[in-house]
Amino acid sequence: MFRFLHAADVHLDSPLVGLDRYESAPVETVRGATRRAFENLVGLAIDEEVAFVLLAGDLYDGDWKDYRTGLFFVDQMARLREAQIPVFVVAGNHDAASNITKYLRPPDNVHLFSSKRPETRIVEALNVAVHGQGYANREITADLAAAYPAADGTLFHVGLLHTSLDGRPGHAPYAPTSSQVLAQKGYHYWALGHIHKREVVSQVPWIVFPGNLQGRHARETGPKGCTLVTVENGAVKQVEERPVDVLRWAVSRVDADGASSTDDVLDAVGRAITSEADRSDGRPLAVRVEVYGRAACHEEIASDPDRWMQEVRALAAGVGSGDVWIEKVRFATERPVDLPQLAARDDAIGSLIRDIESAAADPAEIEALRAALADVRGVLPRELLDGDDAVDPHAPETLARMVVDARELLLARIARQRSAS
Ligand SMILES: [Mn+2]
Repeated sequence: MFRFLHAADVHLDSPLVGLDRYESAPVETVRGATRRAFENLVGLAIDEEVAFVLLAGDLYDGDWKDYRTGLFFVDQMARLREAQIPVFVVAGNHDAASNITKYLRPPDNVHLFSSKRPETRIVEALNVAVHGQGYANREITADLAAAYPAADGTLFHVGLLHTSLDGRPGHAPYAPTSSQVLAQKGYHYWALGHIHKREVVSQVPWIVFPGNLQGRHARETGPKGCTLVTVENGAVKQVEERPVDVLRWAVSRVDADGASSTDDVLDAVGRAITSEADRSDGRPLAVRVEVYGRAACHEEIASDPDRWMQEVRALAAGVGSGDVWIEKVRFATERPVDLPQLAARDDAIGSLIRDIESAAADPAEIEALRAALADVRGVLPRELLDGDDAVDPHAPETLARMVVDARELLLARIARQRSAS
């Protein structure tokens, strides 16, 4: 019997561009999170006395800013060397050979697979073969797995590969392949990387994405960590998810439908945050709150979103041990009245609503908005535009949402004016 650990997408020291723009952001905690999670991974490997550790690509987020990132990795590998644990590594799209200009030779327990051709390493004492190939450059569009050797039948075979497999929403299609191609190799376990959401793709053979090691923003939610695999009599006996993250991200959708007052809304938000905090296993929690639904207090919220965001922040301070940070609050409530009725009015308000409604559905208007926003791209934080699951500010759904947001803001202002006069 032996065990091994499979991790991927560590993205060590990945830059958190713009985080300090957010009010009261736990900048140091977030900045150090990928390192602390990696230390936990190494600690887990030592505690579980694993036979080896697999790192399936994107260990680094890109070229190191300085040598500290590389020195940190070497230090951690030295801990594993001390425990006589070998480590097998392939490069992914983020740390492809052509992306990395700095290099530090790791301790001799670490093997970095070639990026030119598939390579096989044998762990003699355990009759294990590990096959792998890294990325020579960022955009690998060929099926790397196709060239991996077939299993020979006498060893326990592991395939190490950074791949989008047959496509996953929000992830660039690198080294595409299919479960069928992987299964045909006759391996016992495919240790994949690239998809940041954990997924057991198949059990015969085992094909696993462990997900990334540590969530880095509100699009990487829930527990994050690695996969612990137990092998007995030459077969996989158990596959366990082991969280090693030090900070969690959550998106909390709060249904404010029918809420008659802002107190009702805040109560609902408070309950939602509390239940997220209960699920964070004692870890600090970063929450993005989205409030939606038709509520009588919509105008009050929509006319002063900043105030209500601060109210939500104040709420979070009182939840649990106080280790909850509200990253962002998005108010998407709507007024309980129906728009068609307003739009039918024979006055300035009716006319304004008809204009905005037609803009949202008019491709020419959306195109004009896209053109007007062409310069915005340049000033947006890089984290929004880059990466495997970036937000596109020019996407039709983003633009259509902006028009709806504008409509809501205008209507809320008009309603306030009218009730004040
Ligand atoms: Mn990747």
